[in-house]
Amino acid sequence: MRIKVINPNTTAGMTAKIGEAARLVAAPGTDILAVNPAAGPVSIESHYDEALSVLGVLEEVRAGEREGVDGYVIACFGDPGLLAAREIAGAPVLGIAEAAMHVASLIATGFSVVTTLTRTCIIAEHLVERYGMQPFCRRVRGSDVPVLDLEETGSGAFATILEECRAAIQEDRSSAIVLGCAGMADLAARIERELGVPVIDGVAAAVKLIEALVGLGVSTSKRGDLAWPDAKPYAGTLASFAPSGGALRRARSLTNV
Ligand code: 5HY
Repeated sequence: MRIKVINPNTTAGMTAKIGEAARLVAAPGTDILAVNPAAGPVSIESHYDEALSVLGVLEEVRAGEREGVDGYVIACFGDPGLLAAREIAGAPVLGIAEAAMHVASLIATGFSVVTTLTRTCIIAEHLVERYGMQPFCRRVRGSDVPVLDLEETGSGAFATILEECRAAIQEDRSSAIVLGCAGMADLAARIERELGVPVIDGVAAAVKLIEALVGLGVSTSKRGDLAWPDAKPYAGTLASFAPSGGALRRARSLTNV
């Protein structure tokens, strides 16, 4: 199977790291296509960044439909464009926040999310509500580490994030940590070794859940709100995004599942 892992920001170094984390857990026979849009924010740290990253996500999903991929991962902790992506995809689409929270809820009765800038905590808190994770999520914490510091060795990002995770275990009564940024994908194992509690990286969690959904032969229901968008013209620079009213993809041969 082929899983397209989309980094909604345009920092290629982070896309490469996300691809590595995905391949580390992918089953034999699973190909990981790690991509980022050509246009958009270099990092997503505000509602505005997130809103403007969605077009790039949808562009990559539309291309994936033409390529006939078997699943998609939106590798940004705000899960930008998740429901819109599900509308235009014939294959399952998961966001890393959604995947990480669900996995954490299966292995702990309480988890804390440790994310980047404190101003983005509200985005994660909104997702906690949307995914019904309030009974499990004890707290969303901002480490105030800028996203792109995660790309800089020597930035001190790891030490700061580790201390925030340690505080979460000691103060939030949490017994697991959810990492609140795709750029933290390579830190999970080190933090877990230091703290001795499960540390969930959403990229890995989403890849394994997509494999499970494909293995079950299930995908997004095309009845109701996630049905293909109705055909209509789009004006101006977005004319090429006009929905066709049906599937973009070629008929998938079941042999590559
Ligand atoms: C992410 N931003 O996963 C989010 C994290 C955040 O560029 N990739 C980003 O701060 O919300």
